[in-house]
Amino acid sequence: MATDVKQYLRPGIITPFCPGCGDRILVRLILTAIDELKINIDDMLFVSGIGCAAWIPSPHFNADTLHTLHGRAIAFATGAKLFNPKLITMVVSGDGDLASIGGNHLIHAARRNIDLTVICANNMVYAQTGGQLAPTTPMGSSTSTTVEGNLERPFDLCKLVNAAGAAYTARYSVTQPSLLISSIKKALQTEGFSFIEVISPCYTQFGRRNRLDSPANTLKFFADKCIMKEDAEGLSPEELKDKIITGEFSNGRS
Ligand SMILES: Cc1ncc(C[n+]2csc(CCOP(=O)(O)OP(=O)(O)O)c2C)c(N)n1
Ligand SMILES: [Mg+2]
Repeated sequence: MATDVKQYLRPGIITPFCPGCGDRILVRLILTAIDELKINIDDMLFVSGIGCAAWIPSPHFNADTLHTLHGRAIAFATGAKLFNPKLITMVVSGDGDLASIGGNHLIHAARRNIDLTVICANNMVYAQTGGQLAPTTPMGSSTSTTVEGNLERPFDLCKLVNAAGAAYTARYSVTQPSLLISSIKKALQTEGFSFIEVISPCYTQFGRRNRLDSPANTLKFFADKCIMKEDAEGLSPEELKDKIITGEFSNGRS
């Protein structure tokens, strides 16, 4: 039976998310993972930065939430965790927030193996501020600052965080809900720095600019791109060119 996540939501909140936004799905998946692990949400702290994705825990979760400065969610979370090591500390924020302005905090927290669970909702743009290019925007994609198509290579966030020394890294799309719930549970149970890149499609700022004609088609476009790591093995770079490889990646500390 589906988890009743309403019990974890602050009453009276009008969600800011647009129709078709992956972040809205992610609200449910994170809360389901917590519920299935039977974690008392009062033992948790949720930290976010600035951006659409930063609204996932705050104001939605009826729990302790810190809605901090742009790019600084991991720095706040590190301070809270060091002050109270018993606090189960989860950071939920966007790709721009965590990997652009907050990129240094991300790699150094992974290097130090701080015991945090970091969930990066990757919509491949700066959505809240008008759909500008992010370090995760795929090559060729149109954004408000690269109307003719992005010329720069994006980060592979999992490879980056793995190389920096994370204890657990994984990538799943909101269109893979069961796998993503299991991954969030695993990340929460891992001691050390856990990082999940969640492909969280944005129709308003990404889909519309890239000729995806509806929220549903934007979700389908990304769902079709995802390929499990095991199925990608043996495929040529040409065959993988437009694919998003999902799954769990090797432990960055081994
Ligand atoms: C110091 C600072 N610089 C810039 C901004 C403007 N700003 C707010 S959110 C954001 C980008 C957010 O992108 P992302 O984290 O990917 O979130 P999304 O809206 O895409 O979910 C920017 C540039 C700010 N609030 N503070
Ligand atoms: Mg973004």
